[in-house]
Amino acid sequence: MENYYQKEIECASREEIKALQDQRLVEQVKHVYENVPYYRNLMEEKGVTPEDIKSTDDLHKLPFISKADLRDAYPTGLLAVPLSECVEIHSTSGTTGRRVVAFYTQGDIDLWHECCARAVVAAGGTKDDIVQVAYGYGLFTGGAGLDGGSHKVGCMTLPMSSGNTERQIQFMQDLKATILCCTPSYAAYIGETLHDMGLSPEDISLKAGIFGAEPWTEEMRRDIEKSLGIKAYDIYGLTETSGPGVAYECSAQNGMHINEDHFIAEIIDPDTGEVLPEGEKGELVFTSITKKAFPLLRYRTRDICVLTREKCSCGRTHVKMTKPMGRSDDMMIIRGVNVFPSQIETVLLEQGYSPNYLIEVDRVNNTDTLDVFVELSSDMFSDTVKEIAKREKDLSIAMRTMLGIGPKVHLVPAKSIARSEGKAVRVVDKRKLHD
Ligand code: DLL
Repeated sequence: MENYYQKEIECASREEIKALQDQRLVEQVKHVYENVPYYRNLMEEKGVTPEDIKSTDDLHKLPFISKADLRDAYPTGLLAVPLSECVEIHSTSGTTGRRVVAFYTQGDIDLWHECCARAVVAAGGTKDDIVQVAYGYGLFTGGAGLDGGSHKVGCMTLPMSSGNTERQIQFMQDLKATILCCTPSYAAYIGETLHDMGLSPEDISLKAGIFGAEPWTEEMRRDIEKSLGIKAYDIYGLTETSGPGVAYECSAQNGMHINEDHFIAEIIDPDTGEVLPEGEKGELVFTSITKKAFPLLRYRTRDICVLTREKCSCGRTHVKMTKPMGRSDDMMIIRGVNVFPSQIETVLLEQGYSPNYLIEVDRVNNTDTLDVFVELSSDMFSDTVKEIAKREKDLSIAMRTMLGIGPKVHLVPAKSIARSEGKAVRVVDKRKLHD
């Protein structure tokens, strides 16, 4: 039997959902217009006032907001309540320009955790479950979000954070964890370590996993399900919209229900910004209709996917999104960390290197690898092997500071990286991320 965390809203009729969205959107637009001068200016430039927005049918009249706006308004320019009303922040790694800082009131935190609680229950969680949260804690939203969701359901929560894999397995065995929450690549790695330790799924009590924060394929799902002896569920979200729990998978395991009482989803053509009809593939745009501190209207996620309102066997009525099928920008997700090639380029230029470089991303033993090949300039060419090794190490440290993860840097002879005659190919991603 299917369980729900908030059945009334998770299974509400389409009419009820639309009515709720209409009312919440009108209030939210007013709240943002009155409290966020940055967005009010965007509305004024487009000639829209809150009175023009009477229902979700008018959503398309509002201007988009994007990462570039977050950069312009960094750090508090999009805040819609006084800072004294906020109780927490979360953030993505990166340079000041790329870093996203999201603010939460206590009410925002409660609603966010409720969204995550829905995901825990949809994965079969009840108060009798023991949830091992192996997403990173701290500024990243994964740990805090699933931890909060697990608490709401009343599960016993193991706040492990990521890393120290053998200890994860030890706790899993000793405390008989039943649900694992982490990135899919970490889940695969835990499965592999379990095997290497001479253990099998029968030696642990896991029954389900809630995995997200990065792209993963159906093939990976099957591998993880087999190696850990579980059912693996997808979960989606982004810091800008609170974090995980914007959408989550149910027993059907074929797409994620978007929490439509909190977010209105649209699919647009990434080139023209035009709203596309249901069923067409395009860029996902979210309007948050309940968040008070950091309420983004028509936020362009850059994630490419398809929405569907086909009836779902689980009984939930909220629209479903497919797994993201790619991005409309050049952001990569490496070991769960969002990385832009431009961040790597910035470090190289700051450290006096040429902009001739190649980024190679791969997945070895279920762990993402990041290698950066950089050309030596002619004055560095006479350096000794020891000096070159030191340079490589220094560059790797500088990149770790910028990105949050340290690549392996390889200094290569000048002019050895192929020059391009058109758009430079800076990134070679050898991972298979999409089906
Ligand atoms: O990754 C929030 C999260 C934490 C989601 C834990 C799920 C579980 P950010 O670090 O801001 O937030 O990265 C957001 O990650 O725009 C997508 O490109 C990607 N992403 C998130 N979930 C999925 C998923 C968190 N299930 C960016 N499948 C998003 C594919 C995902 N990509």
